[in-house]
Amino acid sequence: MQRALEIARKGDGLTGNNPLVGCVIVHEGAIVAEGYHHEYGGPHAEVEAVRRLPHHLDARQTTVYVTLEPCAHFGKTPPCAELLRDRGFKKVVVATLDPNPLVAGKGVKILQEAGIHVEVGILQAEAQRLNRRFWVNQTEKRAYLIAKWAESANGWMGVNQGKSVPISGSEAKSFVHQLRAKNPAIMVGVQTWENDRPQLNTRLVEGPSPAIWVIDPEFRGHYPEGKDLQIFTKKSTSDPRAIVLEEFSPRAMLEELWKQKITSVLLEGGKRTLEQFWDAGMVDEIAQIISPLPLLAGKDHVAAPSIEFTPNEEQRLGADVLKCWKR
Ligand code: AOF
Ligand code: ZN
Repeated sequence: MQRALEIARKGDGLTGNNPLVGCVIVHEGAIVAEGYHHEYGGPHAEVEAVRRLPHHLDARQTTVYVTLEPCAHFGKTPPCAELLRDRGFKKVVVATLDPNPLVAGKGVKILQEAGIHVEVGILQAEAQRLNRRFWVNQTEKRAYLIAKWAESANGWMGVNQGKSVPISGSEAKSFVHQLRAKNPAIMVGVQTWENDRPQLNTRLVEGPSPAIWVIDPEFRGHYPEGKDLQIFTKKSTSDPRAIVLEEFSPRAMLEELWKQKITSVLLEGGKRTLEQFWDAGMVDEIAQIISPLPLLAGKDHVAAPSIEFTPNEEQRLGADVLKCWKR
């Protein structure tokens, strides 16, 4: 199963809103075939592995290890559970059930009803962690949220009025642009939108720029005509880019994004907005960039969000330090 998890990771960044899945087939203690889900819309891991099973081997003499319950539905491909059943595998070991309601236990049932010995739960935590986004999407029906901010050595995030102040260096900026390219949407509060006029694009790296969402309960921001963005608000307005939410909460916003098929969103400030999402328990991941330089404190300066977390990963980005946390 360890090997199946390892090869599953090869699909990282390519499977869209589908999970990363790996599959290994074992005969007399040796791996005889393996496969993984390469890309969104492509064959599932089991199909890839079964295709590679040497012809002289009898499937009935082998065991299949797969990091996610074989699917039971006709999606872009026929059900993997039926493929494994029809090929007559003797035993199937599954790391975790699939939280997708189209599958959720139905795959295992198809196998068991055919008399195949099924074992579930081997390296389950690792398999679920591998697909955090997919898990949040499927179990909570909301977009996965990554909170990102940069702060100076003395804990300032920027100024309240006027132009944004640069805090991090060029390596950190490229990192942020990569993060943007990996997420289909980016969200900021109206204050940040008005103060910084952020471009929120990926101009420093290759890759698509995320869709922009502004959180503006009272609809007081200025949104140039023709600018491609969306606004979460409480006020009814004639602007077709506005989404009026009856319940104006972090969870409601993430649920709305998910309804619009947005699987993950990068929240880039400001301080209050970041804190609101944190307090609501809606932050799944943090990327905090700390610069080695202090900012001179002025009366307009904004402190970094007061969010207490213990990073699970730290790395240098030029002169800056990146601290990451994952739930
Ligand atoms: C598997 N093996 O390798 C993957 C599975 O649209 P489709 O047909 O690609 O189906 C996507 C759903 O299938 C996805 O939401 C998840 O529940 C499951 N993914 N299942 O047996 C795989 N990638
Ligand atoms: Zn499948």
